[in-house]
Amino acid sequence: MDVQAYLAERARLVDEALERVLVPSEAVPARLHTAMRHLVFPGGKRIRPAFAFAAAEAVGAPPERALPAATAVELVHTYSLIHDDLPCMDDDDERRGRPTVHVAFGESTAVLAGDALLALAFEVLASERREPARALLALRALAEAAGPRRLVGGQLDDLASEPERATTEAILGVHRRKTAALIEAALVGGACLAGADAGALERLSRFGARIGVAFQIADDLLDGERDEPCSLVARLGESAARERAKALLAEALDELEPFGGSADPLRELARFAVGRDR
Ligand code: GRG
Repeated sequence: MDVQAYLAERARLVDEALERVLVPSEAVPARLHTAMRHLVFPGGKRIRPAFAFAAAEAVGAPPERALPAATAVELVHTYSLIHDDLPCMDDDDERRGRPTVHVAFGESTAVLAGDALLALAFEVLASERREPARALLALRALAEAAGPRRLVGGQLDDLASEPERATTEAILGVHRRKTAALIEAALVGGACLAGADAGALERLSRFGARIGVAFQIADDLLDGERDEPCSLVARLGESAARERAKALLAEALDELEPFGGSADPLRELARFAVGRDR
């Protein structure tokens, strides 16, 4: 399987959906809608949506069934990037090769654009009419992932961490919440909308937890920053961090055993997530 072609094809699907759910830039207040679109398009790798689609395929459904989950997770991811870049957090000027939203539109607009993307994500899932009970489960999984126990709590602990105090366990705890949570929500949400049973959802959740942490290690290896307090690369060194990511990939792939060949796209995405160069 050509993973780049798979990512491009699935990105097209989610991009079309994002275009449909986002309000046109010209609508009032144009500044808000333009700021919301600024980071959504042209977007990044769209790997979370790809995981959602591949999870639907793993449980034998067409990828389109996962579309609301894929769209909603990408909206939450984009909100989190906008807020993470703010002066009161990481204070970054550039994201995806473009000025960050607060640099382009001002800080208050960036906060509001992030807030609006987060709310829109839940509107998308709540509007899924095919099987409302399943949509509710996917919505709950995403709310949990985005909330105080996962993304927000992980972000707070990340901001507060100090290099000399950050133990391996503490770093892993931040990675699980800040990075793995949304990947898990994509997988569980996508599979849930596709009709997965409880056993399959549990396996996909365990797969996502491992791949999410390995994805973050890959990110830190790509970053090459040694002074990040919350980085396994800084804590353990490059080769031990690489070994840890490889071990997590192997554990994650074990979880996919019962799915057989239908999980091949998930396997390829997992290998890409850990071995990527962007
Ligand atoms: C503000 C609540 C709140 C959370 C922010 C997303 C985040 C948490 C921080 C951004 C910085 C960071 C390194 C997060 C870890 C997750 C991660 C590796 C994000 C980048 O994801 P990619 O590589 O980005 O999928 P693209 O641009 O391809 O979508």
